[in-house]
Amino acid sequence: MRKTFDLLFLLVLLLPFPIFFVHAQTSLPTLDGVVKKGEWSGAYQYTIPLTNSENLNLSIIYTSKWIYFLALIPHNKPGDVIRLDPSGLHDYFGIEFDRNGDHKIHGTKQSPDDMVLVNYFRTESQDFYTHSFKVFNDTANGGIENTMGTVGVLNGTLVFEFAKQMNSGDTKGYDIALHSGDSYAVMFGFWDDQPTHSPNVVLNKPIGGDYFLTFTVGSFRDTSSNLLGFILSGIIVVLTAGILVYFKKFRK
Ligand SMILES: [Ca+2]
Ligand SMILES: [Ca+2]
Ligand SMILES: [Ca+2]
Repeated sequence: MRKTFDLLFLLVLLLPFPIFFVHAQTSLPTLDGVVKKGEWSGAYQYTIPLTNSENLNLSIIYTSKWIYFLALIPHNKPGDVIRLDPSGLHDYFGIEFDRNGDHKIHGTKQSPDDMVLVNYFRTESQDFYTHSFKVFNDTANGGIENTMGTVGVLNGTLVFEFAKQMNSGDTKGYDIALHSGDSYAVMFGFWDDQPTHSPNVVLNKPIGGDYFLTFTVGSFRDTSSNLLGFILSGIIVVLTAGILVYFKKFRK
């Protein structure tokens, strides 16, 4: 009987390690343009055919405050520029959010669409809005920057890691407001050595003539609740260990 208690005691003491491992698995990605092992595990994953016959591999993680995106795009053909290019012709990756719900490319002046662009030159994500086939930077137009992230390169694949606030409240930047369970329509665009207003843009393939793909806000992965779970697990471990010690002494 005593041996059983000793074994149980040891098991309880070792409990924090698997709990810590699970906690590490559910932490949020570091938006540095480098995909580390397991960093995006458990994300919602999509393979999205592009108009240039390549696939965009997309991963999405939701928290109550932010949506995290990982977009992987093959970019290793002759003529591709996969380096910082200060010449003025940059490579951009962009997501347009159909903020006005019309499923049309670019919004109208009265009701623009929301957009996130990541370009090589700045190597950071930027909050935009779009109408009349032009893009407008939120911060240059009285709005707020509500994105974070960057781009990296791995063996000819472009790695875009960025996040956008779920509901920034930025009306001047025309940010889409997303909540738990909402559906939202997005379009993916990629400009290769072209300015952002260039018509020669690679897009996701349209489905039934509609360039916008519809996603639904999935379950939240919040670090605060993970941390709370971690602390609660720790308390349970300490309490269980205490009970076992008590019984072990009681048995003597
Ligand atoms: Ca990363
Ligand atoms: Ca904004
Ligand atoms: Ca915006």
